[in-house]
Amino acid sequence: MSQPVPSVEPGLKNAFARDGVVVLRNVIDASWQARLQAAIDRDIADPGPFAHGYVPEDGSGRFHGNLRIWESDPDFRAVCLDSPLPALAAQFFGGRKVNLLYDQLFVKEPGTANRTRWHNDQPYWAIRGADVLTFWLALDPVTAESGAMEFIRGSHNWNRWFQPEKFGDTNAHDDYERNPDYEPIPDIEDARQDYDIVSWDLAPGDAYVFHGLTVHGAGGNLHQRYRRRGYAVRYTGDDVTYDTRPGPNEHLRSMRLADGDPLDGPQFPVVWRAASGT
Ligand SMILES: O=C(O)CCC(=O)C(=O)O
Repeated sequence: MSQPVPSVEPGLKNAFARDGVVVLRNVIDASWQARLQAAIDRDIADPGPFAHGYVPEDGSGRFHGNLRIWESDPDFRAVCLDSPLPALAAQFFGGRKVNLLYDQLFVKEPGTANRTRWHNDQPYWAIRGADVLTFWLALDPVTAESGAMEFIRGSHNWNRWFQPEKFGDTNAHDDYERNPDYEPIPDIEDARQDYDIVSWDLAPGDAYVFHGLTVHGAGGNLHQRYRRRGYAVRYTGDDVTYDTRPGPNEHLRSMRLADGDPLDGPQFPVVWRAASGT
């Protein structure tokens, strides 16, 4: 049975517009969670071509990442296309259509010290436009100890594009191409008191919802029992088009779109449309 789509209260939409991040509770029910948990273990056992592992910083634990996994796994695909997420994204955007940008997995096993470095996402992506958001779904209890995400409130409105960097020693890819219009990210971790940093604990099924330009990072998973399985699904709205500027992740580029094209197509499918006449 499909889960009904909750309606996003105006206050929450305003908070998203103002802060660039909000939390939604119980976004996916127990049945979606179980499907995702099984799919995550399948992915770790048999990852596809875009998997990226990070070398554990203190020699213990494991940080597994992967992206574009909806393209090869029916359960990830169902979450991206058929769960409440597309219609929820539509409520935040308030437009005529929603495209799936891609999905990404971030699994920190118990005792993994690796932080996720501070960054904002849109410089990694070959798109331009303002209607861009991520649902980061928790599949475990997420706390400061187990690697909760942290966000700089309002940073999506800075309009600052930070040069992409690798998250750590990884098997996955070479350094990112430099873009002269991007700036180096400041050392936020060393000057935390200078920033308005917010974070929330999550229960399984809850989600952080954040804008593509919101600066964020995450702690390591220092919990000795809880895994920290985060599944991020990224969507775009009406004003987003393809962008061929240098800098983005090569695996997130399109082989067929030209600069300025709408995303619509097999790699970035339309997953929600407004009913005609509305
Ligand atoms: O889960 C994490 O550690 C980082 C997630 C993240 O950076 C993202 O979803 O953009």
